[in-house]
Amino acid sequence: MNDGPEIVALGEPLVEFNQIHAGDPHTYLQGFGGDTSNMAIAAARLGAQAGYITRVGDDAFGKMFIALWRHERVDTRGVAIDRSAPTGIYFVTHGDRGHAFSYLRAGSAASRLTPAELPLDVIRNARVIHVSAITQAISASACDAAFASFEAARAAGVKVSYDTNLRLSLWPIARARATIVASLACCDWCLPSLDDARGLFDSGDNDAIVATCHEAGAPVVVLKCGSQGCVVSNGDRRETVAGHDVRDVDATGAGDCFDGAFAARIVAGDDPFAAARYANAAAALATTGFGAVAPLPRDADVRALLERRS
Ligand code: KDG
Repeated sequence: MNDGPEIVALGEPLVEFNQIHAGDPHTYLQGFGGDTSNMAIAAARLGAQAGYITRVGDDAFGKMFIALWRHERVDTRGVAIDRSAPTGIYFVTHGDRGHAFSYLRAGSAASRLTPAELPLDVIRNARVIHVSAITQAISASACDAAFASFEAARAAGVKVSYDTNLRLSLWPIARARATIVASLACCDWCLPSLDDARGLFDSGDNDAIVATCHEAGAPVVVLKCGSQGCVVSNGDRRETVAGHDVRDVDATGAGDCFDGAFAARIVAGDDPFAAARYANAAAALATTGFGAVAPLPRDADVRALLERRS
């Protein structure tokens, strides 16, 4: 009997249009994104039973997402169809300072997530729920839904995974910071990127960032440092994991892949240190192709990369 997904993510899927050549206005590759959707797909590709909680529009993009999740074996019992709001979209452009996002998402179906409509049974039956700060930034009701999901998860003994994904085009820094710090107190592990943490905590020092996240209440902190690897800490022990040498072409969604791989390994029985080493390799592979979803790796690819290091 299938009781539902062991890892469930909550947030907004976005159809992606990714510029193929920096500065070229003519060629965009259509793909799929949305940090939490990417996370769920990453976990599923790596062998976990993953599911998603969201709302999509009753439109072509919403249907494409449902088909994508089914194809990727992401459980859709938590997906609602909104007949009067669209599925969100974003564009990725590439320049000297890395990639930049432009959104068409205000008033989207997912921004109408509410606590009252959360599928609590799906959350309570899971082992991990994953939420990001983008889920909280898209609307007040989605933010309330995120906090309600923490409460339901904690009451049922479900682990809470939290990514501080900071998008300052969605909300002001003061509100982002207050919400993110409050969320760190509700999670079992947090997965900030170094870029986000610099903006949030006014510090570029890894030790200080990790300490701040622990002080805010996160028992396990995994600081994602892009091509430099990651730092993982449980408060007593701290380990730095070096980045992998890969031919990276597009970092979109690499942090989400890290999150999905980390949760997949935790439910498989790894401790946070082993899970972070694996996730670090998975995220490196996610940078070797264009878009957020297409290059998400399989377990054999990750193991082959880890093998090269040992
Ligand atoms: O991490 C990649 C995501 O940022 C991308 O898929 C879009 O979720 C997204 C967002 O809101 O920026």
